Amino acid sequence: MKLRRVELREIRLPLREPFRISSGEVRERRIVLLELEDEEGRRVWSECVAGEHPNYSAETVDTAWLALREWVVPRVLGAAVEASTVHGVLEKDIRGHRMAKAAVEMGCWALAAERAGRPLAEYAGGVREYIPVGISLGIQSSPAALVEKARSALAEGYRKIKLKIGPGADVAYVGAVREALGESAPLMADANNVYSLADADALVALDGFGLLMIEQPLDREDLVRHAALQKRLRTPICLDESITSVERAEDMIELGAGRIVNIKAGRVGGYAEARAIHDVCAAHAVPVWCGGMLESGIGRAYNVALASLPNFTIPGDISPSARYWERDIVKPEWTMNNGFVRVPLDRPGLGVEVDTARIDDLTVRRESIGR
Ligand code: OSB
Ligand code: MG
Repeated sequence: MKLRRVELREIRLPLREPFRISSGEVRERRIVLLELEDEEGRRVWSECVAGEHPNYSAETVDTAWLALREWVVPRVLGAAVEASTVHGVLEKDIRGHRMAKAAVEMGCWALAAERAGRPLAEYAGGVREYIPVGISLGIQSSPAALVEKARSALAEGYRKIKLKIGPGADVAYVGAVREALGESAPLMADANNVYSLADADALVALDGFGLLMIEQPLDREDLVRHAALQKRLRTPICLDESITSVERAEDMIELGAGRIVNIKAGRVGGYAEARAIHDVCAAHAVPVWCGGMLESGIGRAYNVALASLPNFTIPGDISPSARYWERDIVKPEWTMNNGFVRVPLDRPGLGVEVDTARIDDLTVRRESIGR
């Protein structure tokens, strides 16, 4: 297959409520969307998960735009590419910029699925039609406020409730939720790499709450220290930011730096690498789940498809559209039924219709690369 044109768009999409993690807050998403067109005029949409600020990773909306325009898109335009080989093509002599690369790479998977007349999930190796859904709750102003959010999430049917934590919003917050929701509530915490081994006390205190896992407590570069911490905890450590490639997943397993992996295809450069991580983890009986980056309905389609692979055995951060947006940019919007999202297996490609008129309304910048 050959790409003849890629159009970049930036849209602005206000969140229904602010989302705060240990390193920053977002109220309105700036989202980079791509429309890829192959030599036969077939088009698909994809989404770049880079954030507004470099607080999750070094990439941002603006660095991704630059990387896409200058290096990533020119590398693939007009070249013969296959979904499974784009990753390697983009890795050669272009360091980093994984979210930018992933947006193109994943678009190629959707194009390939469309060309084959098959749903993306099935094309990528998915085996499940219903995916259990989790919610990620941002840091709230008080333990009581968090308890209220967690209580309604449980009532809405979410299968996993992730509590964002940070210094000053950890033990008391998680303890209050555990106390209010009871022992059986499926709770976990995500620190977004804010702690160091020097404040292991708070993390050891969290060990008493029967959490499903503690996500990325320490710095993203700190696999060795995560291994030291894991030795002190009964609760499994789950790594997110640290796992940027299949090699880092192998390192995690080898070092005992964590026992669960949050896979975000955008973080690792796309589907090929995400699938490789999935496979390595499966071979070592390490369960994985699909993380989220507050994606629009387009990025969500890719997450839902990925989460249908066999070793995604833990509920993913793939909440329904209404959790994030007044109105999504896909039709139908993503919904949750009894705590599950259905994988659209009834049509080829992404499985949802993209609301291009709405995207046009929301677009603040666009640039077409290629013919
Ligand atoms: O650490 O998983 C994270 C959102 C932005 C940046 C980092 C993270 C998150 C989430 C959101 O937890 C999950 C979702 O998309 O619902
Ligand atoms: Mg995380």
